[in-house]
Amino acid sequence: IPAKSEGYYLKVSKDGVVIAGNDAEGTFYGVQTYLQLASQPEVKAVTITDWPSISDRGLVEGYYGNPYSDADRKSLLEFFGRTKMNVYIYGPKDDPYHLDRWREDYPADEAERFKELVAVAKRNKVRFVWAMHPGKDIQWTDADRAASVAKLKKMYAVGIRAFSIFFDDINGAEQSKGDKQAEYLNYLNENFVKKHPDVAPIIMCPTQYNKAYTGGNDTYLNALGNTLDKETHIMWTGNSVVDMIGKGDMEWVNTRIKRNAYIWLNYPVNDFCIDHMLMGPTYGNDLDIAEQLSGFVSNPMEYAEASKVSLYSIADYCWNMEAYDSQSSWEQALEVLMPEHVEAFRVFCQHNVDLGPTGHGLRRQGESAAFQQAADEFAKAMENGYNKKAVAEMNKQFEQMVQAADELLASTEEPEMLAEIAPWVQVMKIIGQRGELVMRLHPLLAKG
Ligand code: 14T
Repeated sequence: IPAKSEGYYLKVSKDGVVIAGNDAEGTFYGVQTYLQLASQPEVKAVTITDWPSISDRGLVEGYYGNPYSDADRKSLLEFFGRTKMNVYIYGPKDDPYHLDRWREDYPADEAERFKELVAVAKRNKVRFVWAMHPGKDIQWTDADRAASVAKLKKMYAVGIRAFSIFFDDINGAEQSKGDKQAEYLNYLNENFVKKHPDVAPIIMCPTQYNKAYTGGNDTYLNALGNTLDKETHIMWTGNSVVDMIGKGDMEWVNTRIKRNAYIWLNYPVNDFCIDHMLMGPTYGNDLDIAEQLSGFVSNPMEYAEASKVSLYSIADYCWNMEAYDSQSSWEQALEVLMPEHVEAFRVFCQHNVDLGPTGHGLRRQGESAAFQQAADEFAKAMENGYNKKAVAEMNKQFEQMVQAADELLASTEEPEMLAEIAPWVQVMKIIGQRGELVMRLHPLLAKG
């Protein structure tokens, strides 16, 4: 049994199955791996010793737009059990009791809902973290300190045992001061967290949560680094708001905040490019940074099921970082998420990869790659006029789009996923049909 937190030993042989965790989480994950093996037509004999690369792995529901439904959240929590993710940070920008009305308590029935979410999280070995976003209007007064502790206590009462405090995307000069934020968080740590032995360390999101936001001035980050209690985690999105994470970037921030940053990855979030779905492979984060971070959470799309394509790979990356392969992980995700329609789903995902140009700059390689290649060949073949074979080849691409769309739209499998992607599937069908029509016009054009 590996002497590692959440580690396990699993042996499957003709004599039987042994699952032995280093702790309760490890045993649970050993069972999850066994269930994966047992779902195969032929169960392989294996001996596995396994543990995670990173201790905190999961998502932050931190985007602007429609918050998830509780059904979405439960589905994600169960998915996390199977994929060995263990953190769910609840911080939807459009939940008023998270942000605008942070001082106020949830109405009783809404508070009740958290009990259920916490229970589902617990069954799946996920820490459900409730986040508060006081930064827009907090005053550094005793009254607001008291209001903060009172709100956290209310959330404790419905079962929350882990908390986040966000200071992102705020304007107030006073509210944005690093030393003031640190003093406030230390107060919460002293007067709330440490008073409850079962409450986890605070995870804070800073105002300058990426390198670009520091504007080359380290005052803010140094204030956090020097003043904030060492056990409090500090989130970080990288060199910019939307960025993949490199080794040099981790070194840069860690020396300033004097601890390992807790990564908030702004992918596959699409609140800034809402007409795009991000369904491609999750690549670009360095594979040798496990020792330099204290956690890794993804900010997803407001589409819970569609986000699982990327979350599956983020789980993979977080569990076994050095061995992570974005392409094969993506292929596995497609099979796990849409087993009856893998090919059609792959066609759809291949056409929904890139973000397009946005203020944040991130682009993704491989958008409609097979189509692009076919189109290049088509253009070349048609340089000297009509080419029947080239038109037929090109037409196959459009047919594939229409057929994949029809198959997905008719599917009764995974209705939640289908409901989310349907508008984009419809668009793929229309584009495919238009292409087919244009291909039919080519021979007529050639005839004059
Ligand atoms: F807290 C942060 F780490 C963070 O990323 N905050 C927000 C986040 O809620 C949002 O989903 C994400 C992607 O749009 O970016 C941050 O929000 C922004 C960032 C901007 F640069 C909102 C407006 C901006 F101009």
